[in-house]
Amino acid sequence: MQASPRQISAPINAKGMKFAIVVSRFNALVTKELLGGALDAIERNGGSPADQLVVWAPGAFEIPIITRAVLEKGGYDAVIALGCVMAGETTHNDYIANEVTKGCGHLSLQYGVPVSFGVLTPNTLEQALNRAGLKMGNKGAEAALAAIEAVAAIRSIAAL
Ligand code: INI
Repeated sequence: MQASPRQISAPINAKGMKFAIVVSRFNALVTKELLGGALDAIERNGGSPADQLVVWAPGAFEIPIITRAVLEKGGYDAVIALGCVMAGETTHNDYIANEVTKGCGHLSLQYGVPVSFGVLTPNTLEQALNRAGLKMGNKGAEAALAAIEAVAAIRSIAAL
């Protein structure tokens, strides 16, 4: 008989986990909803609000440098990056979206800490709101769930 593979499929349980949520103030109408979704997801999965840190960034472009400061300080199991880079009349938004994506990815690998990515890049306000709790779920909550699972998976691997 063939042996079945060993699998790690970490449960979503945020009990005792500490997250830093870095959220941009730009497009706050949307990002406040992403933040609410992330906090709600953490609490509904056993995390304590008292263990979480929320850091406001002026815009999505500043999310990586603030995330870096959090990672440098230490003490958090993961960072959850939340923002909304809205398409405009020029390609300005593309430059910002590229920088925040690249920056968060690099920092996560550099520090060995999950940086969950909940930065929307919608073409319209309607698309943004639909992804911030209206018709298409809440990307802030999704980013929080991904952070919880990533932390649990990393802990399970460490315990092998
Ligand atoms: N910041 C955002 O978070 N979303 C945007 O849509 C946006 N646009 O389109 O301009 C934006 N700009 C500000 C940027 O993130 C920086 O804060 C600013 O350039 C100063 O560095």
